[in-house]
Amino acid sequence: MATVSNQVDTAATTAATKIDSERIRADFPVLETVVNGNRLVYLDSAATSHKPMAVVDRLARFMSHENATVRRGVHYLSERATFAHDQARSKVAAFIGAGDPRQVIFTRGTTDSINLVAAGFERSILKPGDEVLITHMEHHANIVPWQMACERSGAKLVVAPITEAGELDLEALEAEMSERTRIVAVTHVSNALGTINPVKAIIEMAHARGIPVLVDGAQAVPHMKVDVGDLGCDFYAFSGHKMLGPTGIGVLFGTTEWLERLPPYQGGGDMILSVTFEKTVYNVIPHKFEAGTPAIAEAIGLGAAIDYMNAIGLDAISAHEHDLLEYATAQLGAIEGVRLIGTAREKAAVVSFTVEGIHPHDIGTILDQDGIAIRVGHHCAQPVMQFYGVPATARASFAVYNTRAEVDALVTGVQKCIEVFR
Ligand code: C6P
Repeated sequence: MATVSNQVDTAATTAATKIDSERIRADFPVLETVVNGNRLVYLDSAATSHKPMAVVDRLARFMSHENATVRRGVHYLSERATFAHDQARSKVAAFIGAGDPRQVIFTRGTTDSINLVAAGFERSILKPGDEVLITHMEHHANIVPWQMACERSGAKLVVAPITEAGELDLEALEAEMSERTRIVAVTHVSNALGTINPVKAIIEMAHARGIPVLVDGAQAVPHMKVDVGDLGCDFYAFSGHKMLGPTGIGVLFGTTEWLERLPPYQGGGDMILSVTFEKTVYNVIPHKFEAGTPAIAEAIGLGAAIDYMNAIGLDAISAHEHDLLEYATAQLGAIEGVRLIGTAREKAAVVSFTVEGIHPHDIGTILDQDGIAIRVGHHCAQPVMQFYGVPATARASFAVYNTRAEVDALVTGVQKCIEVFR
């Protein structure tokens, strides 16, 4: 048998953060993948995380033994599926501190959630001369839907600046909030920089002026305890597939007041109470926003992912990932020619960097030869790349199953790239 390198030293990580990495890694068989004779080092969880067997098994159990549609049948299987689907909604609500499961809309993901709100604002709130305030560090999913809504309504997109460290300039952000601002849409954690934004303070600033706030939580919910009640946000969006759950399922949290106020996003089955050719009466929330057969197995799988994360504990997950972040930042930052992109004081599990004289795509390709998976490119955050004057960055991102030994493999890989190109 060929020797497998990139062996994972789980003991060091365990001691540092009280996470039993060995046990956790055993739940993710994909981590046993061997690439070119090397054990896979997966440092691309910000793009999508892997799924533990608890999630895979739950999906398989639903599809093999419980499959039926929800809220449309009186038969045994349909009632069972409906119960499991409702239970998943309640799990999500409890996980994010939503007071009422009806405030949880199941969507396809963060992108879909933000499009739902932007379309609702376009149709019912935005008028010519109104403003939508976003920031320079947003993912395209929190730029383009607003740009489209502004184009169609005659409103203006206003962008708050960031600093060289990749932090929001809070004074400038506050100065942009005016009587014309109809919504502030801001990311909780930047996917390209790792910056954790002080969203609670931003929400207080906006609310003091009567402005609602949407938070893009795609990169926050997988990595830290999020409590929408404590934050006081009006909308909070995230994706299942980045938090150990399936693809095709995401969440929009909204306050009852806002969800009742906004018009439906799409029309179709289940979002209605009655239909005639003259008039349709829309269903109550959350169903008003869930037209058509939902992603049933995926929602139930997301519930299983939440159970899995809760069993480990969000604090333990955050501490573990923070240890990896600091370890990686110190080592990569010490390599001559490496430029860290995003050096905010508060950061989550993302390290973006460039290496002098080497295109990020070459770094990604060379690391891949050793089985090390990172993401290279603009990370769907082109304005961030424009701000730093780079076409792309290399980005390593961490999850609960990563280890310090994997960071070591990354650092060795980057040094190897530099030798190859020297
Ligand atoms: N970022 C990344 O590699 P979807 O695709 O809908 O699940 O999530 C979109 C999205 C929205 N906001 C933020 C902050 C994100 O990071 C993402 C997805 C991935 O960084 C794919 S570009």
